[in-house]
Amino acid sequence: MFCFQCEQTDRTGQTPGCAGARGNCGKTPVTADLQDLLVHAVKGIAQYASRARVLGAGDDDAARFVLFSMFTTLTNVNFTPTRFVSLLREAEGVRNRVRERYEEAARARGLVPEALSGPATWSPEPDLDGMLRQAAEVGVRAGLDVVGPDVVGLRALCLYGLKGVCAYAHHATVLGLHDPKVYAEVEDLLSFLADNPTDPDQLLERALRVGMLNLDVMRLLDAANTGTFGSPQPTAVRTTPVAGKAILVSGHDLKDLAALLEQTAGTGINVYTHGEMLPAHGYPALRAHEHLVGNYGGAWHEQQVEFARFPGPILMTSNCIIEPHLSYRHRIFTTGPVGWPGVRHLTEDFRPVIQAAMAMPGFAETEEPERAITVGFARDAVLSVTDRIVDAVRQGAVRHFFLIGGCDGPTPGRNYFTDLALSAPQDSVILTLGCNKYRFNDHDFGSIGGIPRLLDLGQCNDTYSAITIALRLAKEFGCDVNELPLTLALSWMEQKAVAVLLSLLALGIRNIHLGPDLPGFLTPNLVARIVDEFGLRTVGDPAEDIATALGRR
Ligand code: FSO
Ligand code: SF4
Repeated sequence: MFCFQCEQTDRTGQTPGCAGARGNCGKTPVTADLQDLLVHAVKGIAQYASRARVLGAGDDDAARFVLFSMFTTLTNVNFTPTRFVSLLREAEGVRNRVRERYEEAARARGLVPEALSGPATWSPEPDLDGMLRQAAEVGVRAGLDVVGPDVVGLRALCLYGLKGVCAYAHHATVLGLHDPKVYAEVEDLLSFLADNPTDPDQLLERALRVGMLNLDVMRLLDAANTGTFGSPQPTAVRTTPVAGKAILVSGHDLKDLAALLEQTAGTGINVYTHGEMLPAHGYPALRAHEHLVGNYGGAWHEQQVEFARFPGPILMTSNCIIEPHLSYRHRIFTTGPVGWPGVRHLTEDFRPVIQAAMAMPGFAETEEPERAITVGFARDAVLSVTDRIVDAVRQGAVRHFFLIGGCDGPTPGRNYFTDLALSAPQDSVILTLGCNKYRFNDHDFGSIGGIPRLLDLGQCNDTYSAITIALRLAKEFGCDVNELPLTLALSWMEQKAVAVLLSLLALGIRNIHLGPDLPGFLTPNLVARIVDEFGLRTVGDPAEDIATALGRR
């Protein structure tokens, strides 16, 4: 195995990458290799699918299979080798169907179908050993000796950004929003990667295309979420337990949460959010369920302690799952792209979760005093007070905005983001996005002229809100977004964050502070180039970064 797709990659060797008996996330070599092979297989589907689509014979089901398959390979999503073996077999069937559609469409137009090579010709070996032999040829470092580390790094940048795009697009498709233009672009970009490109300039240009595609996908996801559940509104979320039986829902998928809320209605079971599910409370159609009583715990990396303590079952709907302790392995369930060997996987019917909740004690008493945190400052809520925000800036009451977005994690370097938030001056506003807000969202930041100093824009899935707000403020002030009194600090962990970073770079947003470490797949040459072309910065000393940010105005 070799994997360097996330921030927690092993950095003890000469070059970053998990290559031992297990990845730092707990991924085994078998799972890692099968994931590489699945990526190879979906590239092969995309080679035919992109050509078929040009001929008017697009296959949207195949595109959705690609999105889902790519999502399963994200960090901390699916660890079940048998699941990958079945996805690989399914991939061959999908590829054959798309190939036939392409060849028929070509012949119908009097064209000779192209004879494709590379991943398009792949077929799975009949057994696991054979598949693992195939995987050894197609890992992310394939061709390293010939093309060198910079090209490998740029291919990885495109691929990992695309993985994030596919995950976000999958979230939108489950809510019924499909855009064939998005499918076409995903297929095009995967097909491009299938050809093992070697030109660094072209690869960087495609990476920015991944970023632009991600903007479209995030807009689609925003429309899917708000169209289904309404626009988030500022909402106080209880963070202390309520007496009664309980289910905990983690991950990002609002549709799964909605289905569970419907299926638990009238049972007397209380539902709690965890991790990235916290912003769900802001959506009117979800908040309408009175048994969605609060949030329990913090960010994903705390789950082993928190899940063990929670007196009910847990449902994981998307990233980020960590190896479940034996103490709760019998009462954690996965759904959608998520999986862990031996953990029960459910599809739409959550009765086993409800039965598990009924069999458990739940919380014996309601914890007093009640504590709460406020969420729900998505684009509509913030833009509805744009006039007040603009006035506050013009009158000097608000001097600066700090957008602290991205993922939390256990490494000490992430204290930067905590320190940045806590030392930001009193006349600044902090916007949060993603799960790293848990580092400081129980702190009372106060308010400025009625505007709370801490505004949570939502999950990392809600990046479109943040971009919309930034662009609207730039318009109000008649300036470029880079001239706003705004500092972006992005805490990355996995491939959704890579997609978001590429979107910001594609929009021309400069001076983003990225941390706690730069991606291991970016070589020193690539870092130098990106720093030079996009003004990307690493996180430094929070006090100095604040001083620089304030001095820049
Ligand atoms: Fe966090 Fe995990 Fe949203 Fe990430 S739960 S870490 S980029 O997957 O998804 O912010
Ligand atoms: Fe290592 Fe991250 Fe890959 Fe897991 S996903 S094997 S931690 S680089």
